[in-house]
Amino acid sequence: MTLVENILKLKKEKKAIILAHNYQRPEIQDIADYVGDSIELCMRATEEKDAKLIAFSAVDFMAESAAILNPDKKVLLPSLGARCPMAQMLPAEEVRLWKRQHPNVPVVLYVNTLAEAKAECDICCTSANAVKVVSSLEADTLLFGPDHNLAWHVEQKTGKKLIPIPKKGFCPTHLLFLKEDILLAKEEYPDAVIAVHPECTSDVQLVADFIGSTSQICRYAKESAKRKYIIGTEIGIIHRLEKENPRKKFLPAYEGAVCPNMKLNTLERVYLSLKEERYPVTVPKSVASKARKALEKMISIVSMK
Ligand code: CIZ
Ligand code: SF4
Repeated sequence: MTLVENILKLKKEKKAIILAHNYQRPEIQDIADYVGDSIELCMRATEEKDAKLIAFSAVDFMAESAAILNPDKKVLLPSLGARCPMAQMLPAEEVRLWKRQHPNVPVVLYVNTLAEAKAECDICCTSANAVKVVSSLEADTLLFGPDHNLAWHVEQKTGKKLIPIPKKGFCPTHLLFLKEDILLAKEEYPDAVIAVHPECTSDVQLVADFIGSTSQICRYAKESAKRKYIIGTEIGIIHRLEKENPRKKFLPAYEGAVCPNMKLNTLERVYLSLKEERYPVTVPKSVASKARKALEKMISIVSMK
């Protein structure tokens, strides 16, 4: 039997599902039950009532969110080392410090944080709903972290003042995109649309035609009549874009924009994860209940029409 056949057999035997982030390797996306952004994956885990075991092919904070929102399921992270460096940039202790310095200022945290940090915030957001979440709050000044580029984007869209915590949290992969590369690509393909992620620098965001999360870029590419796109987010998304839009052309804004943490997951590791039920993600109950409130608050605002 091939590796893929073994994975599918195990999946059936164990009533498991495989959820894969948009940045996963193509071969993992191809065997996944569902491919999406972090919150779409968490919500899919909730919808799959019969699945008790979930191989969550992504990075640490995403699997943690899935475990927090699905306490009745066993969530597995196929690679223990798949840790998002941005999430490590804002320890819970630092959130507490900022809160002490700015009492009465609401705290909005990007889901790219660890559970202990989420437990300290008022509400979470993703890059897909950050503008909506921040707009929904009455306050005009907010503490926002850890990504200062996403904070910049939300400030432009909402006109509110976001105090970035830490001062300059960032995604090392999205920092690899340079305005100059994108402008050169645009010279070569003048009819291409530039679509970038809000984790890119403000310089890069300023030359883009469209700024959005992975799910928003996928939707935009599907709905737009344009044929060519210069894509400024992690390279894994190109596979999904090409699969969903076979007649359109997607050019990476930079071929080297690879998230090494996302790429730690391989088909072999997904297989071992299902076979040996490793590595289960657990969050202490007291932390999970506070973090769940912040995540559910976000979900309720996003579900509101
Ligand atoms: O929330 C996610 O999945 C992240 C980190 C990126 C995105 O834009 O989907
Ligand atoms: Fe973290 Fe950036 Fe990788 Fe996303 S792409 S998991 S933010 S390092």
